[in-house]
Amino acid sequence: MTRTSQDYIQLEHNYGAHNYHPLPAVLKKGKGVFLWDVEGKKYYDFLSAYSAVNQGHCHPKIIKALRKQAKRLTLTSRAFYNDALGKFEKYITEMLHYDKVLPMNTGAEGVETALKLCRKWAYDKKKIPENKAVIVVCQENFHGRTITIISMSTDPTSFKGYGPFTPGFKVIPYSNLKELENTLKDPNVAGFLVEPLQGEAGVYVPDDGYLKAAFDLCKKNNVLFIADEVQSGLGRTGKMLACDHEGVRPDILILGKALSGGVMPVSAVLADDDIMLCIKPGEHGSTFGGNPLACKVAIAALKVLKDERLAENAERLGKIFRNEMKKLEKEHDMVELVRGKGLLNAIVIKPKNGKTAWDVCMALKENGLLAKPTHDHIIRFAPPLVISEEQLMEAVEIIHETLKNFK
Ligand code: IF1
Repeated sequence: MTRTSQDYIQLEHNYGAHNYHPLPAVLKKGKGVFLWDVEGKKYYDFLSAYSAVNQGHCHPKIIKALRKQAKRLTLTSRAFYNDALGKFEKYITEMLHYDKVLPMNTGAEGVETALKLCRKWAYDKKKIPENKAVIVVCQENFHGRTITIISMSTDPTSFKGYGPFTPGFKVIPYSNLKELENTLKDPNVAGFLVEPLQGEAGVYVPDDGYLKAAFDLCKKNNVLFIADEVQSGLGRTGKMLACDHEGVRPDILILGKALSGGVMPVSAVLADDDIMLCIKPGEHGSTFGGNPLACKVAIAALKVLKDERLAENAERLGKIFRNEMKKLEKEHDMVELVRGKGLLNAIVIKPKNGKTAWDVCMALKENGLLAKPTHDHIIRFAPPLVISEEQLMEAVEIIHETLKNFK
């Protein structure tokens, strides 16, 4: 029986939780920058699974590492050692210049790990009174979906109806140094958790110099600078880490998504010994954290980023993309604004005749390009970093034609 897209949509509706409202594209195959749906229609992927497939769908070198390890050993738990974890830990800490790494699975687990590390350091090293540690976060942050993480959120869609919330967070405006400086006067502040670019909020790029100045304020006040690079990291913004644009070395670095090239959940938290060793044996972990399969996949995924110079590609093509989008801004009254860094970009759509960003994405889908609106009026464009200039220009043409013919 050949199921149609509608059949698959119906299956998910009947048997799956309704915790998403996906665009009606039912995908069955991915390769590089392309996806194919169950009817065989081909698309440019301009979401990259929210920046998890920076290396492109099913990258052969990552799949090869997956297959090789999957036949040998997938999971030991951390009750024992294994012959893959140490190699991964050495590889990633030498690549990103940190003393140690704590491996987890999802980005949210990485963020939760960073929060625990920060609090433990606060009590053990900064000597903040027990249970008094405060972690500063930014308005419109997105760090995941757990109860503690939504306790920091300013988006009612994320937190409404899920209380009571975890205490110990102070919310300040993004890209506002005055507010940060005032807030850091509180001696109980242990850390500042920030996305170097706010992806979900709509690809907000902070003012030039914000990250460096924020880092310096944290150092001055003995506060840990914690960078959530789950989405902005691993080449996405045109540097290996978005913090690299300003020469900032976070005290705690959180990675996820493309750390596995989109093959399986792999996240990691990196820090130096004076912070990382505050967590003692038995105090933190997870069943799958640091499993041999994830370790081999992650080494392959990191190698692809480096060997194929994907950050450099993102830097170069991102500039071209934003220039092309700025031309669209002049030609189409629906395009209000273009912003981004590297290949993490967004256009702000001005509704026209009641049509919103969702309608534009539906039209883009018909024309062979998949993107998803964030909030009501922003379309994020984030293709895999392996995209060529020729493919990028073809995608730009699709966006241009779609907007030109948009009714
Ligand atoms: C969804 C958003 C993006 C993240 C940052 C931590 C996490 C994420 C900066 C948690 C995850 C995902 C979650 C996914 C959609 C997507 C998303 F729209 F939700 F906000 F990318 F912008 N830090 N982002 O972006 O990582 O636990 O998901 O592995 O929840 O719908 P995770």
